[in-house]
Amino acid sequence: MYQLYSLPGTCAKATQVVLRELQQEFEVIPRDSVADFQAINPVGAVPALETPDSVLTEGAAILLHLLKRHPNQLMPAENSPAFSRAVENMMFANATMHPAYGRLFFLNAQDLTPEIKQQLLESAAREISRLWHVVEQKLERQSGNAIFLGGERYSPADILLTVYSAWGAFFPVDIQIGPKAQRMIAAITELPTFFDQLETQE
Ligand SMILES: N[C@@H](CCC(=O)N[C@@H](CS)C(=O)NCC(=O)O)C(=O)O
Repeated sequence: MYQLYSLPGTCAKATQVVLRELQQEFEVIPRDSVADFQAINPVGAVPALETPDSVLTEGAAILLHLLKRHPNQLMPAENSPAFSRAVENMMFANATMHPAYGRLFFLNAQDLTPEIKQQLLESAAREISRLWHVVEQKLERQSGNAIFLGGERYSPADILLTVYSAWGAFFPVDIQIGPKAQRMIAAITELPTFFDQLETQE
Protein backbone atom coordinates (compact mmCIF):
# COMPACT_ATOMS: atom_id res chain seq x y z
CA MET A 1 0.00 0.00 0.00
CA TYR A 2 1.41 3.34 -1.08
CA GLN A 3 0.70 6.77 0.40
CA LEU A 4 0.60 9.57 -2.16
CA TYR A 5 0.89 13.20 -1.06
CA SER A 6 -1.16 15.21 -3.49
CA LEU A 7 -3.05 18.41 -4.28
CA PRO A 8 -6.16 18.47 -6.49
CA GLY A 9 -5.61 19.28 -10.16
CA THR A 10 -1.82 19.10 -9.96
CA CYS A 11 0.79 16.91 -11.67
CA ALA A 12 0.26 14.42 -8.82
CA LYS A 13 -2.88 13.37 -10.73
CA ALA A 14 -0.59 11.62 -13.25
CA THR A 15 0.92 9.58 -10.41
CA GLN A 16 -2.57 8.55 -9.34
CA VAL A 17 -3.48 7.50 -12.88
CA VAL A 18 -0.33 5.38 -13.16
CA LEU A 19 -0.94 3.79 -9.73
CA ARG A 20 -4.44 2.83 -10.92
CA GLU A 21 -3.07 1.55 -14.24
CA LEU A 22 -0.69 -0.65 -12.23
CA GLN A 23 -3.58 -1.78 -10.01
CA GLN A 24 -1.74 -0.68 -6.91
CA GLU A 25 -3.55 0.23 -3.71
CA PHE A 26 -2.81 3.73 -2.52
CA GLU A 27 -4.06 6.28 -0.08
CA VAL A 28 -4.18 9.95 -1.09
CA ILE A 29 -2.96 12.30 1.63
CA PRO A 30 -3.79 15.96 0.92
CA ARG A 31 -0.53 17.88 1.20
CA ASP A 32 -2.11 20.65 3.23
CA SER A 33 -3.38 18.19 5.85
CA VAL A 34 0.23 17.42 6.81
CA ALA A 35 1.54 19.64 9.62
CA ASP A 36 5.18 19.59 8.44
CA PHE A 37 5.19 18.62 4.77
CA GLN A 38 8.69 20.11 4.37
CA ALA A 39 9.95 17.19 6.45
CA ILE A 40 8.57 14.88 3.74
CA ASN A 41 9.64 16.97 0.74
CA PRO A 42 11.85 19.97 1.54
CA VAL A 43 10.84 21.48 -1.82
CA GLY A 44 7.22 21.55 -0.68
CA ALA A 45 5.93 20.14 -3.98
CA VAL A 46 3.69 17.21 -4.77
CA PRO A 47 3.79 14.40 -5.70
CA ALA A 48 5.63 12.62 -2.91
CA LEU A 49 5.20 8.89 -2.60
CA GLU A 50 5.68 6.90 0.56
CA THR A 51 6.85 3.43 -0.40
CA PRO A 52 7.51 0.53 1.97
CA ASP A 53 11.21 1.58 1.92
CA SER A 54 11.29 5.38 1.82
CA VAL A 55 9.69 8.57 0.56
CA LEU A 56 10.28 9.41 -3.10
CA THR A 57 9.81 12.83 -4.65
CA GLU A 58 9.97 14.16 -8.24
CA GLY A 59 7.13 12.94 -10.42
CA ALA A 60 9.26 11.33 -13.15
CA ALA A 61 11.40 9.45 -10.61
CA ILE A 62 8.26 8.20 -8.87
CA LEU A 63 6.81 6.95 -12.17
CA LEU A 64 10.04 5.18 -13.14
CA HIS A 65 10.20 3.57 -9.68
CA LEU A 66 6.63 2.28 -9.97
CA LEU A 67 6.95 1.15 -13.59
CA LYS A 68 10.09 -0.82 -12.80
CA ARG A 69 8.47 -2.66 -9.90
CA HIS A 70 5.05 -3.50 -11.27
CA PRO A 71 4.31 -5.38 -14.51
CA ASN A 72 2.72 -3.03 -17.01
CA GLN A 73 2.02 -2.21 -20.63
CA LEU A 74 2.88 1.46 -20.25
CA MET A 75 6.60 1.01 -20.91
CA PRO A 76 8.40 -1.13 -23.54
CA ALA A 77 11.03 -3.71 -22.56
CA GLU A 78 13.83 -2.02 -20.66
CA ASN A 79 16.71 -2.67 -23.05
CA SER A 80 14.85 -1.71 -26.22
CA PRO A 81 15.26 1.57 -28.20
CA ALA A 82 11.52 2.07 -27.61
CA PHE A 83 12.20 2.19 -23.84
CA SER A 84 14.72 5.00 -24.28
CA ARG A 85 12.23 6.90 -26.46
CA ALA A 86 9.49 6.43 -23.82
CA VAL A 87 11.82 7.84 -21.13
CA GLU A 88 12.74 10.72 -23.45
CA ASN A 89 9.06 11.53 -23.97
CA MET A 90 8.39 11.28 -20.23
CA MET A 91 11.23 13.71 -19.51
CA PHE A 92 10.06 16.05 -22.28
CA ALA A 93 6.69 16.17 -20.51
CA ASN A 94 8.02 16.47 -16.97
CA ALA A 95 11.10 18.64 -17.47
CA THR A 96 10.11 20.75 -20.50
CA MET A 97 6.32 21.03 -20.82
CA HIS A 98 5.54 21.11 -17.06
CA PRO A 99 7.90 24.05 -16.35
CA ALA A 100 6.51 25.90 -19.40
CA TYR A 101 3.03 25.73 -17.84
CA GLY A 102 4.62 26.54 -14.47
CA ARG A 103 5.54 29.99 -15.86
CA LEU A 104 1.83 30.80 -16.23
CA PHE A 105 1.22 30.06 -12.53
CA PHE A 106 4.33 32.02 -11.54
CA LEU A 107 3.45 35.09 -13.62
CA ASN A 108 -0.14 35.06 -12.45
CA ALA A 109 1.01 35.30 -8.84
CA GLN A 110 3.23 38.36 -9.49
CA ASP A 111 2.27 41.88 -8.56
CA LEU A 112 2.26 43.40 -12.07
CA THR A 113 0.04 45.82 -13.93
CA PRO A 114 -2.76 43.95 -15.77
CA GLU A 115 -1.30 44.96 -19.15
CA ILE A 116 2.22 43.73 -18.39
CA LYS A 117 0.88 40.55 -16.79
CA GLN A 118 -1.24 39.82 -19.88
CA GLN A 119 1.74 40.41 -22.19
CA LEU A 120 3.93 38.06 -20.18
CA LEU A 121 1.20 35.40 -19.93
CA GLU A 122 0.75 35.55 -23.71
CA SER A 123 4.48 35.20 -24.21
CA ALA A 124 4.54 32.13 -21.91
CA ALA A 125 1.51 30.72 -23.78
CA ARG A 126 3.31 31.08 -27.12
CA GLU A 127 6.14 28.93 -25.79
CA ILE A 128 3.65 26.31 -24.57
CA SER A 129 1.99 26.30 -28.02
CA ARG A 130 5.43 25.81 -29.59
CA LEU A 131 5.99 22.77 -27.35
CA TRP A 132 2.57 21.36 -28.27
CA HIS A 133 3.63 21.75 -31.90
CA VAL A 134 6.63 19.53 -31.05
CA VAL A 135 4.17 16.98 -29.61
CA GLU A 136 2.08 17.25 -32.78
CA GLN A 137 5.13 16.53 -34.93
CA LYS A 138 6.04 13.53 -32.77
CA LEU A 139 2.47 12.20 -33.20
CA GLU A 140 2.55 12.84 -36.96
CA ARG A 141 5.62 10.59 -37.18
CA GLN A 142 3.75 7.69 -35.57
CA SER A 143 2.68 4.96 -37.96
CA GLY A 144 -0.71 3.49 -38.79
CA ASN A 145 -3.28 3.58 -36.01
CA ALA A 146 -0.90 4.83 -33.36
CA ILE A 147 -2.49 7.87 -31.73
CA PHE A 148 -0.26 8.07 -28.64
CA LEU A 149 3.37 9.03 -28.08
CA GLY A 150 3.65 5.45 -26.87
CA GLY A 151 2.31 4.18 -30.22
CA GLU A 152 -0.93 2.18 -30.23
CA ARG A 153 -0.69 1.93 -26.40
CA TYR A 154 -0.52 5.02 -24.28
CA SER A 155 2.64 5.76 -22.34
CA PRO A 156 3.47 7.74 -19.17
CA ALA A 157 4.21 10.81 -21.36
CA ASP A 158 0.68 10.74 -22.79
CA ILE A 159 -0.75 10.70 -19.26
CA LEU A 160 1.52 13.52 -18.02
CA LEU A 161 0.79 15.75 -21.03
CA THR A 162 -2.95 15.20 -20.67
CA VAL A 163 -2.84 16.29 -17.03
CA TYR A 164 -0.88 19.45 -17.93
CA SER A 165 -3.15 20.28 -20.89
CA ALA A 166 -6.00 21.09 -18.47
CA TRP A 167 -4.01 23.92 -16.84
CA GLY A 168 -4.32 26.32 -19.79
CA ALA A 169 -8.00 26.89 -18.96
CA PHE A 170 -7.02 28.74 -15.76
CA PHE A 171 -5.46 31.62 -17.72
CA PRO A 172 -6.74 34.25 -20.18
CA VAL A 173 -4.51 33.01 -23.01
CA ASP A 174 -4.86 30.99 -26.18
CA ILE A 175 -2.79 27.81 -26.20
CA GLN A 176 -2.69 26.08 -29.57
CA ILE A 177 -2.92 22.30 -29.36
CA GLY A 178 -2.92 20.47 -32.70
CA PRO A 179 -5.56 17.92 -33.77
CA LYS A 180 -3.44 14.83 -33.14
CA ALA A 181 -2.46 15.99 -29.66
CA GLN A 182 -6.11 16.83 -28.97
CA ARG A 183 -7.12 13.34 -30.04
CA MET A 184 -4.49 11.82 -27.73
CA ILE A 185 -5.71 14.01 -24.84
CA ALA A 186 -9.34 13.03 -25.47
CA ALA A 187 -8.45 9.32 -25.48
CA ILE A 188 -6.48 9.57 -22.21
CA THR A 189 -9.23 11.63 -20.58
CA GLU A 190 -11.69 8.83 -21.34
CA LEU A 191 -9.65 6.16 -19.56
CA PRO A 192 -11.43 4.83 -16.45
CA THR A 193 -8.12 5.22 -14.61
CA PHE A 194 -8.04 8.93 -15.45
CA PHE A 195 -11.26 9.65 -13.62
CA ASP A 196 -11.73 9.18 -9.92
CA GLN A 197 -14.81 10.47 -8.15
CA LEU A 198 -12.78 10.74 -4.93
CA GLU A 199 -10.47 13.28 -6.52
CA THR A 200 -12.73 16.17 -5.55
CA GLN A 201 -12.10 15.16 -1.92
CA GLU A 202 -8.31 15.20 -2.18
N1 LIG B 1 9.91 18.79 -10.40
C1 LIG B 1 8.77 18.49 -9.56
C2 LIG B 1 7.76 19.61 -9.69
C3 LIG B 1 6.49 19.32 -8.91
C4 LIG B 1 5.58 20.52 -8.89
O1 LIG B 1 5.86 21.59 -9.46
N2 LIG B 1 4.44 20.33 -8.24
C5 LIG B 1 3.50 21.42 -8.10
C6 LIG B 1 2.11 21.00 -8.52
S1 LIG B 1 2.01 20.56 -10.25
C7 LIG B 1 3.45 21.81 -6.63
O2 LIG B 1 3.39 20.97 -5.76
N3 LIG B 1 3.52 23.10 -6.37
C8 LIG B 1 3.53 23.60 -5.02
C9 LIG B 1 2.35 24.34 -4.69
O3 LIG B 1 1.45 24.42 -5.52
O4 LIG B 1 2.28 24.83 -3.55
C10 LIG B 1 8.14 17.16 -9.99
O5 LIG B 1 8.15 16.87 -11.20
O6 LIG B 1 7.66 16.42 -9.14
